[in-house]
Amino acid sequence: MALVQLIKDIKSMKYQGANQIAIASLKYLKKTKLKNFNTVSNQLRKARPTAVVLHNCLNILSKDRTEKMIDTLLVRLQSSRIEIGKRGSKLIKNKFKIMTHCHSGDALSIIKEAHKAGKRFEVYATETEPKHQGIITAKELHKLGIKVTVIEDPAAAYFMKDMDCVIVGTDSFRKEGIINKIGTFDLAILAKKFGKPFYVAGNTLKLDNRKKFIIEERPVKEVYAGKLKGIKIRNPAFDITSWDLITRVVTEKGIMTPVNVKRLLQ
Ligand code: RUB
Repeated sequence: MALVQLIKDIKSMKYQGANQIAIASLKYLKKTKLKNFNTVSNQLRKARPTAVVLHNCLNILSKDRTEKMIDTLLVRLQSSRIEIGKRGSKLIKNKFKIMTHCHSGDALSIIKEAHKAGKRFEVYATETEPKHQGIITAKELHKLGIKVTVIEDPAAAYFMKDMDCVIVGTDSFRKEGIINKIGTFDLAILAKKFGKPFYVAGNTLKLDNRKKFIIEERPVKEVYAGKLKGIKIRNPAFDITSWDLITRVVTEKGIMTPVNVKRLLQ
């Protein structure tokens, strides 16, 4: 695959979710034997700038430009996901109702592992406007025999009182909070209002110490494809959920409090 195609596929969300974007990029770098590493990594960094895992992988590779390091990173991403699933599944009890948002491999790893362990529960997946990644989540869980209901994003407040917890993924852990799909912050506020635990799943390659970060703004036609003369449309892809709204963070190294994670960021 050519680099232009990979970047097109990342931007169009053929590869979506922070880890998938990093994995697709690492596989490309391996296939091309890290040729033109600096130019390629500059372009990859810009494709979807918010998620930090790819940036962290590229930083590691810039100090050790080997295929062996690519393999190490790929294994780390894969084994972290398994570990997050195992650790996080303990948070899920029989008969739970769990709300999730968007499509996060790490969050789904927890849900899938709990199902594999024989627990029976229900998942409420927000549709996730405007790109409907919640439908990918719903289909993936349904295929495994997990009971799943899709709801419109604005229906989250209506259903929150019936939930036992919320589980979401993350694009990055920052000192300000976690950055994840737009609408995550809303769910966290709702969870707080109704006294429900709000769990975030993500590996430690998502620790984000970048001074500046960019919240990606996507094409406005994703929000409204018609013509609105003189009216501005905005389409931010992510928001920041402050630490005070987060109950626990599930990483491959353990289930942590927000204070623990903030310590890792120093
Ligand atoms: C995906 C999203 C996911 C995180 C974590 O947004 O916000 O929750 O990236 O995913 P988008 P993962 O669809 O815009 O990429 O756990 O798979 O890394």
